[in-house]
This record gives sequence, structure tokens and C-alpha cells, in this order.
Amino acid sequence: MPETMYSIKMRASRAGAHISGAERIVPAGFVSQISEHLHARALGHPKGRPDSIVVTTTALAKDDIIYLPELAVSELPCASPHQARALVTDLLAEVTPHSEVIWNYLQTVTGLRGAMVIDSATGQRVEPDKQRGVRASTMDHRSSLSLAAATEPDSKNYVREARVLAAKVASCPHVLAEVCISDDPDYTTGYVCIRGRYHRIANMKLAGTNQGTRVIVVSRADQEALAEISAYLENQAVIVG
Ligand code: WAQ
Ligand code: MG
Repeated sequence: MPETMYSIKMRASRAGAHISGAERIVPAGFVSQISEHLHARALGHPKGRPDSIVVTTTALAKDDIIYLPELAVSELPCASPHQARALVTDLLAEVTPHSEVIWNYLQTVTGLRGAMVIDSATGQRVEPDKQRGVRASTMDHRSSLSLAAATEPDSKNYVREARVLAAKVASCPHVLAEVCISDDPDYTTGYVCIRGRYHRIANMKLAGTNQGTRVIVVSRADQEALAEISAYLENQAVIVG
């Protein structure tokens, strides 16, 4: 019988302010080792020493996990944010007439923990909590299941984490596209994920700014659809790769 899988989520804070967070989905036999790594990651974070580290470990029923393949990836050459604007709006125009409005959100909204959700038909933000956005969670890359990945230094792997998130978002009901710009000042490569393809775009923003955000474009924005989207993104267990 295959081992029970566990979702392990860590969040670290000091005086109530968020310092770091990370999560994995691993078989029972890895739980203690991974918890140790997540604690080490929290304690070693450059933002400082946490006074609280909360690690939550939850068993997943076997049928509760969705396994997804890696997304197809295209690298789009791009020399400047100006060029990125044309690439992003052209891609988004396949699913919404409001691609310029969306570019504007990407340039002006920052500091959310989650993603904006935008109705393709109206170009309006429709997520229930505009300060927070909708957060995708309960996901991991399949390589977590191998000992090598479990023991690698747990520094942030932008590309792998982004592709796990993008694959989960792309598989969510009612989702047409996702656009991401990192809020890390030195990370200027972003992406558009649309029609099952991850379009990686260099120089999506200028280095040195912490402007960064995510947009999820959806085909339905009624209460039922929005509840379905939030529930899937937050709680559906997904393993990619
Ligand atoms: N769910 C929803 N939105 C999120 C989540 C999440 N789990 N995590 C972050 N965001 C939103 C939030 O608004 C952040 O400010 C924004 O995304 C950017 O997050 O192939 O590092 O973690 O090289 O800064 C892209 C990699 C890296 C591209 C993206 O995003 C590539 C990155 P960050
Ligand atoms: Mg960041």
C-alpha cells in the first residue's frame, strides 16, 4: 500500500509580521525530515529571526491529490518592460478585450499576498478580499518525493515554485490566463500562462523595484464560480511534474 501523503505548511513571523512561508507535500516517511528543513528555512531567512514558526501537518486522502504534468514552456525574447507590455497584452487579447486594463493593474497594484482575480468580460477585479488577493496553496513539485530534492538546500527556487503554482492555477475551473511579475527587486523575469503554455518573459520589469503582482483572468465571476475558484486554489492538493 502506498504511504499516506501529508501536506506540510510553514509560516514564520515576528511581532505578528510575516517573515517567510513554504510548503511541501510528502509521504509519511519524509515528514520529520521536511519539518526540520522548513524550520531551518524559517530560522535562516534574511528578513530576520522569527518569534513564531507555525508548521501544520495534515494527512491527505489518496483520492484527494491531483497529479498534473509540467506545463509546456516558451521563452520569449524581450529587451524591456515596454516590449513586455506588447507581448503580454497580445497574449491576453486571446481571452479578453481588457488586456490594457490588466497591464495597468500589473503596473500599479503591489504588496498583495495573493493574486488579483479579473473577470475577462469586464476587466474588473472580482476577488472578495482586495487587500490580500486569492492565494494558491497545497501544492508541490513531484521531485519533493525524492531524497535528493528533500535534502537540497531549501533556498527559494523561483522557477520551480512558479511552475508549480502556474500549473495549479491553469488547471483551476474557470481560469483563462495568469500573469506574474515578481515583487523581488532583482528578479525581472515574469510569465504569462495561457492555453496550457507557460510563456517566460525576460525584463518584464526594471530591476530595483518591488512592484510585483499576479493576475488570474477568469471566464466567470458569479459567487458560485468565485467560491469554486478560491476553494480549488487554496485547498485542492496538487502535485506537479
Ligand atoms: N498565490 C497567489 N498569488 C501569489 C502567491 C500564491 N501562492 N505567491 C505570491 N503571489 C503573488 C503576490 O501578489 C506576489 O506579490 C506576487 O505574486 C509575486 O510573487 O520562469 O518570484 O513570489 O523565471 O515574488 C517568476 C518566475 C517568479 C519566472 C515569480 O513571484 C521564471 C515570483 P513572487
Ligand atoms: Mg517575492
